[in-house]
Amino acid sequence: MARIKNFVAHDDKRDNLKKIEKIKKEKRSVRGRVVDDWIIDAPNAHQSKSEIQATIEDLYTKGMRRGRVIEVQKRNVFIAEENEKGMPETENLWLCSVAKRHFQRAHRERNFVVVGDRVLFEPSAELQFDDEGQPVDTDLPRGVVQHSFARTSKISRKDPMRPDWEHVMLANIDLVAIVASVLHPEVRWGLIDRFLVQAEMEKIPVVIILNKVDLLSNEKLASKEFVEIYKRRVEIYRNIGYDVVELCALKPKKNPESVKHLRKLFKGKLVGFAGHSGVGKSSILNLMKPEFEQIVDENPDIFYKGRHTTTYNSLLQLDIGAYAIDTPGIRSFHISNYDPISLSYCFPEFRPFKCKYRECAHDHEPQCGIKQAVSEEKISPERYRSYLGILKGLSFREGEGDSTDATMIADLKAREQKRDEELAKEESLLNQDLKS
Ligand SMILES: Nc1nc2c(ncn2[C@@H]2O[C@H](COP(=O)(O)OP(=O)(O)OP(=O)(O)O)[C@@H](O)[C@H]2O)c(=O)[nH]1
Ligand SMILES: [Mg+2]
Ligand SMILES: [Zn+2]
Repeated sequence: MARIKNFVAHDDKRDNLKKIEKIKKEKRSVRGRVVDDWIIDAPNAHQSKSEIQATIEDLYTKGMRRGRVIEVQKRNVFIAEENEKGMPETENLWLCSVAKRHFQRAHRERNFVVVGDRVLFEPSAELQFDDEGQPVDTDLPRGVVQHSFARTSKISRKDPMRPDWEHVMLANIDLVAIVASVLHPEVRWGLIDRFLVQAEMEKIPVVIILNKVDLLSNEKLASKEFVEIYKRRVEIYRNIGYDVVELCALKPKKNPESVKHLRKLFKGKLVGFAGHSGVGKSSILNLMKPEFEQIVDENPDIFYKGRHTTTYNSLLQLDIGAYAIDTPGIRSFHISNYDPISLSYCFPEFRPFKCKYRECAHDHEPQCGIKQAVSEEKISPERYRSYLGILKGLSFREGEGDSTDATMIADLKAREQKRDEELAKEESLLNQDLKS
């Protein structure tokens, strides 16, 4: 939900503050991070850890503040100040811009800061402008982001606009909730695998949430064969050791154990939600009682309409002593090129098997332990195909076993094109900024 809208509406603000007061009274166990020993863009990159710590201390005494990025809307960055325990206080918000020098950073990333990032910012009296060049109407204090702390974890993909750039989607998260709906839109196992690879690479724990299980009992939507394939898939992931939670977010009372399990799992963590649009990420988050109710479109066909209900990544406090980042569903997921050794490491069920060649890509090589394991059904052929798809650089829509619904793919392509145009516009604005 757009923060600007939230914070301009004063009644809403009061209500939210009341809610937050209540939350604050409850015991929270969210892990804060107090010791910072490294900042990206440190004034002197060759400093030792203790020197950097001293530099940061010095920045604090000069009025710099520490915060967590909770929403980024084009050039406006919403920051929650961190308390002494390193926990973001989402009621203590600042509206910041990013220091201009960071636009020139050659770090091959789409944005200097993303939601979840921890930053140092400086209070500033400068006005903030929206995309039409109008001053943003807000009563939030304003500042400028000067430094960013190194990330402890991230989930990223190739930037669809510039494939040699990285698009970091989530930063500093303790758990990834990979959300898919069984149907409507149909579950795409290839996309789940791509998120799993990212999480394995970054060593972030995951939970796979399969939502809309109510649709499985609708015979018009789910054939017997479909249900069988679905069940087999769930077994495959459980056998690997992944936590798979089946859920109907619309009727949580029908699966109280799943909701209870998730609440317990989320406690004390910053959870990043990932998944396609319309799968129910916001609906699931609403079961965890966030500080703001997330908007969910009443129309279940929203997916086909070519727009997202959630428009920006947004970091929220939950009532269970946890934080979550709600994200707009992504349209394509193309992960960076991995070499076969790193990629196979990200498939945990491959790890016990040995091949003749250490550099084996498990493709055409002789005496390959992985291919042998597939033929002996010790590794599922579906996951092996997924591995090959990622290795060969296919994006999830092209992956074998994924949905091939033609209207849906046409719709996705149209949306992707629209977004590319938006991005090009944004980029030309940025370039103008650099020139000025
Ligand atoms: N049948 C069924 N529909 C559901 C369930 N959970 C959510 N929905 C519907 O699915 C649609 C999309 O839900 P959202 O929560 O907005 O999905 P989202 O993943 O947040 O979507 P984006 O914000 O666009 O990325 C809404 O119309 C929900 O009412 C469920 O368990 N069963
Ligand atoms: Mg949403
Ligand atoms: Zn091999």
